[in-house]
Amino acid sequence: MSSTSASSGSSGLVLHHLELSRSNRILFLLEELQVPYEIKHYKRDPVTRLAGDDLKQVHPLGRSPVLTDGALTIIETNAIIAHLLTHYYDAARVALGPGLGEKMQASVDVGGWIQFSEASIMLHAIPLFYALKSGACTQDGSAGIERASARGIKADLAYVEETLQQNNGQLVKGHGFTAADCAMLYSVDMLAHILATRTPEWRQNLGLEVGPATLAWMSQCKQRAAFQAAVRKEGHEGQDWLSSFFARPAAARKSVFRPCIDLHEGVVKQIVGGTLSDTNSTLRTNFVATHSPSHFASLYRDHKLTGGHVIKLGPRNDEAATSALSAWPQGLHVGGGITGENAQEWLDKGAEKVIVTSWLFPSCEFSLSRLEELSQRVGRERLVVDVSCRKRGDRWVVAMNRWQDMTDMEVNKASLDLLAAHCSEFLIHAADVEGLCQGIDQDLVQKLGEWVTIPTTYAGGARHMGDLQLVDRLSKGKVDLTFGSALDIFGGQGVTLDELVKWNHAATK
Ligand SMILES: N[C@@H](CCC(=O)N[C@@H](CS)C(=O)NCC(=O)O)C(=O)O
Repeated sequence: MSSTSASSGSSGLVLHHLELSRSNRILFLLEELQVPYEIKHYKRDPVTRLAGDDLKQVHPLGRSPVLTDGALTIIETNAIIAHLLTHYYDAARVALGPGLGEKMQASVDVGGWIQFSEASIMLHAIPLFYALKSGACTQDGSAGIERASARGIKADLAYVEETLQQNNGQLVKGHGFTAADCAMLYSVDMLAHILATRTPEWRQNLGLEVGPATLAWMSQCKQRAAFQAAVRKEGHEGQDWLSSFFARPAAARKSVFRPCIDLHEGVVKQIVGGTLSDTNSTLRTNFVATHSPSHFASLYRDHKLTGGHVIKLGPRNDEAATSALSAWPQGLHVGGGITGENAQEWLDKGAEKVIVTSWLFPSCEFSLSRLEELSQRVGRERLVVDVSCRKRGDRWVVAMNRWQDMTDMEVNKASLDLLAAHCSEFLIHAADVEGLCQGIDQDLVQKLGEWVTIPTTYAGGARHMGDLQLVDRLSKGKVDLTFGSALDIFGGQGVTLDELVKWNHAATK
């Protein structure tokens, strides 16, 4: 089924646009060029996800994009881009950097990146995409097709990241935004979506991550009015433009249980989050362990409960944290008092990742430069940001210093996207309900499911297995859950470790 809509004026240009396809690039470019055009929409078959026969009436290949310009019919994305830049780019009217075909570096770079988006990135990404769709991908990335694709993708991503870092965030040196960015955004975003369907272990084994400069560049491109107009014209306003294309694998993920070891005065405890302060007089403690921190670390290791966190609540916890990390090297994240100075030290002590909060907020104000510095120092992959928060009205505000002080950062899509450019995971304590065993903050979990683009663990208020099912449903499998005081190994009566191990096993099969 196809339908037509037109922008004002007439130029004779008609874009034959298949939903959720490469044709997005042309839509984006047409919006940037500000030329009138007509758009003819084509739907994918709901089962095969291929184009229908209606596209074959425009061109026998039946693929998108196709651009008709009066009597001319143009196929192939890059030929269409070249046609538009050659005949419809008026540099006196819109600023899109150099055109094609000039004998100067920036012009050949524009052409080079346009080709790179298809002939390098898509060339390497498509086999992986097909492997994903056909079920040929493995848990650990060991299939031949995965390794062969990854080799090319890794080099492509590294080259993009290096270029952006060297050119102050610009693909084409000296030019803020060019047609090359329109072409490249789709390819890199497609890759990012493919990678997001895989586990951290898979990505780590294949060395595939989208770098911080690349993530920041993507976010800048998506803020452009032309991009937003293109997404609106495609009918995906307010949504990520590729997420519905990847909806099935994403929906297949299930939330899992992530363990924790909370340390207070060197002992494993369960504490009511909102009562932590410098004085111990107001502290409400649910549980004090007789077992050592390393006992809990070994328990998690033996049950393969990955992605757990060791949190140092206040001073005099370093020795206890070190012993937990030694019991399971590279198996746990550590947080509490992490700074630019000591982060590497904790990684050297065996932490898989370090978790940072308060240090990012000097005088309770968020410091992007501190985050960038830390991320560069230890690597984005090894950094978790703790965005623990307290509810203020209908908003959530990041809290620090054992959740006693409110910062200037609200937890929302914009702040999480900003942070996600520099870290690989979020840990989110809902401090108001932490330790109370009175149920999770459902609104927050649902919002997190909509907002987050990187692995996220929520902690606070979980009572029993039903809460894990609830988190799975509300976040559509995107947010994981920690149990503290309700868990049998911490003296709780709501849920057993055994039940959670079984759930995780079934969820990740
Ligand atoms: N090399 C072509 C590829 C075109 C292509 O395969 N388009 C896909 C959409 S991304 C398509 O139309 N697929 C539907 C189908 O093959 O039925 C180009 O760059 O335009």
